[in-house]
Amino acid sequence: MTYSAATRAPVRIDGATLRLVRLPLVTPFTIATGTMTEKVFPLLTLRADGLEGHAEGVMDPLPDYLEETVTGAMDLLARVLLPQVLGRTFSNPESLARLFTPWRANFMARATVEMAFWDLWAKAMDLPLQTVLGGEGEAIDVGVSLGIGPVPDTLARVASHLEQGYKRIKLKVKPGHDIGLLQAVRRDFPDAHLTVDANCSYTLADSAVIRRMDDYALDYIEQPLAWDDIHDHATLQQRIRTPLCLDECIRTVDHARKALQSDAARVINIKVGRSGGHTAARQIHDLCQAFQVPVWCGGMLESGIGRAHNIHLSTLPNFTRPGDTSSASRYFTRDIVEQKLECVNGRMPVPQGPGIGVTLDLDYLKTATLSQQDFTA
Ligand code: OSB
Ligand code: MG
Repeated sequence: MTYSAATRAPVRIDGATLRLVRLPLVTPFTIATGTMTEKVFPLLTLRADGLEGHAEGVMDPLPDYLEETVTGAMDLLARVLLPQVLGRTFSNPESLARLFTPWRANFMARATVEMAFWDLWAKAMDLPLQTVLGGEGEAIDVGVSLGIGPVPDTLARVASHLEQGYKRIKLKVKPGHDIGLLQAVRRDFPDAHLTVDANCSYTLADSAVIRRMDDYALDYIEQPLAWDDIHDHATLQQRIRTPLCLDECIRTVDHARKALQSDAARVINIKVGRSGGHTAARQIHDLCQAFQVPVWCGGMLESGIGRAHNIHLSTLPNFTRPGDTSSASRYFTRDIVEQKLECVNGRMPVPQGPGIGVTLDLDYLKTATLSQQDFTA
């Protein structure tokens, strides 16, 4: 229990705004499944009694990370999920999330509503989101995720991010762009905390090449195999020494349970926006803690809204590995929030104030908005 019963507030959702927002990326970001040059996302604002809660959806335009798409989520949000919550009163975020149990999957769309409500609910209690989630601390440890590119460029980027104090370097890999890269990076940076993320681009038939990664003292190998295949990851873990970390495979608490029980994951990347929201993210966190499996907070190139949610969640006690919530300026020349979310020496400060602690830069947001729908109850 992290808040007293007296401070719990029933909150009636009396309005919402759903925007589709587009932000150009500073540099293209390439992973095994493709290259992103811009970030297009649903931005949701829920209103109650003059207060506003915000969240963004982490789905991509194409179903290349998981099955959800921006267009599908915009439709589901506008036609199904928002009508379910508008005009209704909730005593806590769990009761709101429960309304969505009839629906199959679509955890990113659900998370958008659930997370906006957490922000609103925390603000109704005048408490920081981290406090109502059960976290504490003024800053979190973070690393960076470096996209696929020519090896010499990657070496220069590893050097510059280590100099900036980032606590671990995650290298995106894919078949044919793996062992050579690791040889070069490990030779130049013998002591760095290094990890790789394959975004599902290998199969069990590649076990031999994945086993060669054991030679490079990686903290873990993130999601080498299929997005929906916990079982094959368990088989792979038996064949290699390096711990496996699951990302795409973990969309529910049950996925986490099955991965932990079968030794398919010795580390878990929690993405709140991928897992249906903070309620489920916290349950996954607690379950991992019971299994003595460390977690860290992943990212989806979020704007300041999603980034702030990630930072607050990362203050929970079992987030013992550095997360991916690096400086917003690595991705965007200008953010849609007024506060600058920038790391200092590999630590990201927790935005202060009620809720997520960041406020929309409405002038810039207007120029970045592709569409807007307003709802009242
Ligand atoms: O797999 O973690 C991933 C970005 C887009 C899609 C998937 C992933 C990523 C990242 C970047 O690794 C994390 C970030 O800096 O937000
Ligand atoms: Mg990943």
